[in-house]
Amino acid sequence: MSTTDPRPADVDVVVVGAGFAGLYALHRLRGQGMSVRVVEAGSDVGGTWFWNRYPGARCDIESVFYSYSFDADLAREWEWSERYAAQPEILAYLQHVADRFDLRRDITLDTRVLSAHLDETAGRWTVTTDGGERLTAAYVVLAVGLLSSTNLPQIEGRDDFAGPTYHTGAWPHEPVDFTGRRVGVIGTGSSGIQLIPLVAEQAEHLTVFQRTPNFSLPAKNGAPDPAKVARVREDHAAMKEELRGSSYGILLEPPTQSALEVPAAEREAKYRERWDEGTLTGILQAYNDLVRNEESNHTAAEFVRQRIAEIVHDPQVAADLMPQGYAYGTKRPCLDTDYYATFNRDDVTLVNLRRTPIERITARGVVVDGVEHELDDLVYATGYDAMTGPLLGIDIRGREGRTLRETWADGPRSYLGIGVSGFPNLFTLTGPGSPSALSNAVVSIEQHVEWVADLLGHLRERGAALVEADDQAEKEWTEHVQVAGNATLYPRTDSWYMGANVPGKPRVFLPYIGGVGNYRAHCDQVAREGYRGFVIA
Ligand code: N01
Repeated sequence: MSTTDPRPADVDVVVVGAGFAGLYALHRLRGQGMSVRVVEAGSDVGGTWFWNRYPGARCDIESVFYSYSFDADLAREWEWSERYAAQPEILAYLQHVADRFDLRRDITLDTRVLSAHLDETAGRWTVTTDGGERLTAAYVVLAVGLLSSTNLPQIEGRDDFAGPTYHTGAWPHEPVDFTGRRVGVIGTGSSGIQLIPLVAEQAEHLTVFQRTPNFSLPAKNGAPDPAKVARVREDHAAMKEELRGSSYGILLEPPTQSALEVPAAEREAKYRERWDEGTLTGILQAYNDLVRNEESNHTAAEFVRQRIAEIVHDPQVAADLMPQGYAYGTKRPCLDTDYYATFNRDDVTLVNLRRTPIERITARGVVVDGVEHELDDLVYATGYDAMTGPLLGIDIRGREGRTLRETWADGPRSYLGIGVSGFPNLFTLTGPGSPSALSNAVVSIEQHVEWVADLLGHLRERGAALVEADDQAEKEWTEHVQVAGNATLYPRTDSWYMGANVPGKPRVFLPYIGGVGNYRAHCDQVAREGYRGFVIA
């Protein structure tokens, strides 16, 4: 962005990010007559779906549900070609949304927000960008995504590697051809699991460096389910309400039984049915206590381990691929296409870093247990500084110049995952302390955008200028988020939900596990009570 940008620099709202959240925030706030500027680091809209161009990148919530629901015509017009659409199609959808709602004229691309500082006297925020522009706004809406701050581990010798290196979350725009090359992949989370089968098909040899095996279910991708497509078209309003009231933002009958209440054969049959369905939470939602009861969880974990043993021919490789020592689902589960079977290929090697960690990276490859695995290309599928990373990557200063980084030094504090005490008129969409990461993100995004937009409408009606999370309300909500998390098995596992994948990050449960529908009902109640817990002036 140039400093001679003709658009106004003083607006009602600055939105940071033009992914699913930022695009809808712009549309909604503009619709309320507010002047809005959106600043986006990428050279196009799309957020996560702009950056994640690695082979195999696709959503793992069915596309018919992983879509906006705010506009019935949009939902009826758009046709997904696959049950789980691949990244180019999701990006095309977001580009279509930007064009269809004429959003681009208020979006500045290729520009990163560096800072947002509150001017307490003026009651306005000053936002600076790496393009040299200073914007001022009454409100700042942070739509920066949960998983946009890449995590590149500090491995000795990392910068010595002579060949090309890639991170799944910052994949080049030009196609990468691995034909005839020896490729190494570090990381076996959702990104690695999607990427590995496709790289294996192309590369001369693929070496997978696995620290923690993950539970993955077959996606059974294919054409979208015609019945679900029909519901989106013909019964849009009811379907939207159902999604919004559900536990995870997807259509799934809530389980009513404990896994331990039913005979083993019945349980096995249910898991098998869910395995064959190919959905992310199918098995996790087969019984109502799988994320709370270790013994129940063990039955699901064991079921998946047995499937791995069936698919993978070499018993040692199968054993190395089997997750052990943590509960199923407490690291985000994955959906794959031929992931485990990929390890039956002669040209794929699995290196189990649990047995021996990476010693160092050299110019020629990766050394484990004294063996140098020679590589031409190295792919980091090593994830993100999740949820707080993208927010703390901006120099945010609220009252008395206090930074968000200082405020969150011991972990994020937030009221409803939306507002932070000391940072009036600043909103975190799908922020820590909201269901976000434990839900269909699009459903959670729409809820936050609409709730914040309604709040701003409320302020205007009251002639108020300032809204700020009350310190006590924030304290209680932050505690509630931890109590809810601690009632589950999640905190026992090292995962990005716990901040455990980033050295030095405070260990707290980042998302809220109360369920999308319950959380929405709570937020709506807060609104009905005049935005209880927010100080409005
Ligand atoms: O990242 P991850 P991701 N040495 O953090 C390993 C979403 N997503 O990009 O588990 C060796 O899950 C690390 O090992 P460990 C989804 O929400 C969605 O895959 O820490 N290995 C792990 O195996 C997902 O959960 C889709 O022991 C190291 C891997 O790198 C989230 O994004 C697709 C290491 C990182 O896994 C993040 O997924 C893709 C080291 N020093 C992503 N450091 C959809 O399908 C890390 N690892 C929608």
